[in-house]
Amino acid sequence: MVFSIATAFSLITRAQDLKIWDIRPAKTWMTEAYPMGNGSIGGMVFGGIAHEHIQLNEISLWTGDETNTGAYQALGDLFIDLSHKDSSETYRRELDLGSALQQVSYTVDGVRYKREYFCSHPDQVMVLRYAADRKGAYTGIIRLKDAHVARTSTEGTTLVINGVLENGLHYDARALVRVEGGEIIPGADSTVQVRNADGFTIYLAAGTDYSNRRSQQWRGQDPTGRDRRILTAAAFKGFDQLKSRHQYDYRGLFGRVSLRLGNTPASVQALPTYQRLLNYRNVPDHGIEALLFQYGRYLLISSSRKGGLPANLQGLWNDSNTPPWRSDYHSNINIEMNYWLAEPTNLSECHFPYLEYINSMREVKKEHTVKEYPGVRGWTVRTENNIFGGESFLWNTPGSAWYVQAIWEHYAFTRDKAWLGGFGYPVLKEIVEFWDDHLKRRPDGTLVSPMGWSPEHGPTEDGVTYDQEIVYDLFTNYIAAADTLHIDRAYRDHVADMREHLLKPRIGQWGQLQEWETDRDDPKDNHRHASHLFALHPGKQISVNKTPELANAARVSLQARGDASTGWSMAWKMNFWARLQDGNHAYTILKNFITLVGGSGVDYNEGGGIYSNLLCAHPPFQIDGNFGYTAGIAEMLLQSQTDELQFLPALPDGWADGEVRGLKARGNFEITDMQWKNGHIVRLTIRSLSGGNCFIRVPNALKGTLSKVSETGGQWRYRCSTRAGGVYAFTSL
Ligand code: FUC
Repeated sequence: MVFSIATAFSLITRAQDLKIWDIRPAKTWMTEAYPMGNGSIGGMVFGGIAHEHIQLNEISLWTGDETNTGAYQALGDLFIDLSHKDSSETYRRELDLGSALQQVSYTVDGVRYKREYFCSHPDQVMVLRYAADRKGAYTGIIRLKDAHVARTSTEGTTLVINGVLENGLHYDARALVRVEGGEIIPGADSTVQVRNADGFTIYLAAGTDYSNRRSQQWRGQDPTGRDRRILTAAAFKGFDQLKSRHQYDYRGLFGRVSLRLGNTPASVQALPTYQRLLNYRNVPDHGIEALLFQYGRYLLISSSRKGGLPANLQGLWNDSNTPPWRSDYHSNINIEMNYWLAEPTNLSECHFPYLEYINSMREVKKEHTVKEYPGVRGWTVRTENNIFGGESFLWNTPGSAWYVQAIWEHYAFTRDKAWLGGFGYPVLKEIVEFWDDHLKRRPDGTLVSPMGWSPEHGPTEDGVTYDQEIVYDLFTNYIAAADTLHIDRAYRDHVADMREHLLKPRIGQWGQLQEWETDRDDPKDNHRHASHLFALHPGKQISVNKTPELANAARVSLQARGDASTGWSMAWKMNFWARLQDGNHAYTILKNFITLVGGSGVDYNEGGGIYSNLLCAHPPFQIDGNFGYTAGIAEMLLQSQTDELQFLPALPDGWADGEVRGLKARGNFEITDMQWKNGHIVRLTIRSLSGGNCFIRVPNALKGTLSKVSETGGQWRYRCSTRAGGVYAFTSL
């Protein structure tokens, strides 16, 4: 392989700049500890020198049932108390996003200590390895503490917690300790003691008897046997093998996308992450912008893996049994935002927990829905949702229609027709049927959603824009799905007719996009939800290229809403401005997002941002903002919602040069490489995974095997006919 010096340099910068690190242990869970997870078990690592603390979670540990929302629970804590001093001059803890590995290293009394932590998906185990450069350096006590009332016990050198929640859900967590050299003995009060060991390894497994099948009353396999088997297999494989299997698995997902936005000077990279955040206002640091983009991908891979539950309001990291908003699945923006990045940033596999969750809710939600809306087919949801179909707060009538947008998007990005036909289409259709029965027909034929509420303000009334736009999107996706599968022709035409008659978005007296049918929008309203702009993003009914007047009205509304807001609201605004093709405005919001929010404040009127561990501050911590930020950057670089691939649709002046690899576009196209200089694309390589015509819109002329369709307003449009598996490379003309 021949490497140019420039390529080698950029690979090195990329690897360096994928680390979040600090020179002090974490004091505060929410703002400083670093997360790790494998989609089912998770840990927040404090990295204490003599007193390590890893707070633990298991994603299905929920109270509540079908009629009571309950809350997502904390699992417990693992403490490792070492006998050496609690201070060091050389301390460093880091989270490497490139390999999903955390390290803590320090020197005490001339001994160099090093810990390595990860959470393996293939082996379903958390692994913590303690090494030192002097034999016999480790003496300490290891404890496991339950977050509920269960007592810890020991089975040999395994620490065990085993309990039952008030709803009858069984859970089990166990940590097996293995030493090298020295000795290991059971300690007092159900602890394990390590004496004069050269090093030791902790293998931790955890699970519940939750099943996502309602037909089994939401209960499945007993977790104890499963955890025992996991630990036996893990200890047999040992640290090195587990680590390489973990990295192979993780890199297979994470490594698909790389992003470089300009060059970050080595002097900036040499600073601890919180310092870079503090400097960010004054020192340009595109490296941290890209790091935060990749962090969203890390967090999704760590909290949402096939076979598991979707990422909740906090992903899977939660240290409380009464967390904010129950750490639940909120249907009026939050869970949807969690998955905006999945397809565009090439993590389609991580989308499945959400898609499967939607499927698992169908039967129970039908029962709830028909009580509220007698006589309807299909189903919808309230705003707050748990993992057993239980729900609370107000009805969010278009909630299920927004859910199933994900089904269409998964198909649009992957072109997996068998999946669409077998899994996706029946769900899409039953939600369409709900609206077929629920919509109200006015004497003039107009269809309106009755008594809706624009989240989370204003009156409850007919024809709220949020409802109308989501139903429009649902019908559009349904029609496309029926066309793709060549089925249900007559019903498809009926849906097309309903779509025709839906009350459409309107432009109001101050040029704004109306949030309600009555032109009552207040230009001073700066509410965090901008739900009436759904049609701009994540919908596609409004776009700069196809409906410029409506896009302009959306711009007027968005300007009035203002830039400052809560974490997820800023992330949504990045996406809106990207769709409005205003890269500089998207970038202004992006920079506001990178505001270091201190303390453990929970008052969101004080504005959102991020903490020093880069988790998003609603405040408090809420992960949707992290995911929405990543999706926002993807939207700034590539859009494909209007049947063409538009490259650099919203490039800010500050990102004149850069390179991205691995983004995906609808139509199952993978952008294996795009490099730009001075805002112009110099190299573009597209892999067509399903074949077909690829329409391309770019800010400068390209050469390669493509034919020009048009050239207007500084945008070039091309058509490239592709075959499945083909790779198409273009350069600037
Ligand atoms: C919605 C938002 C809040 C918060 C909550 C979890 O209700 O309005 O800001 O994000 O979800």
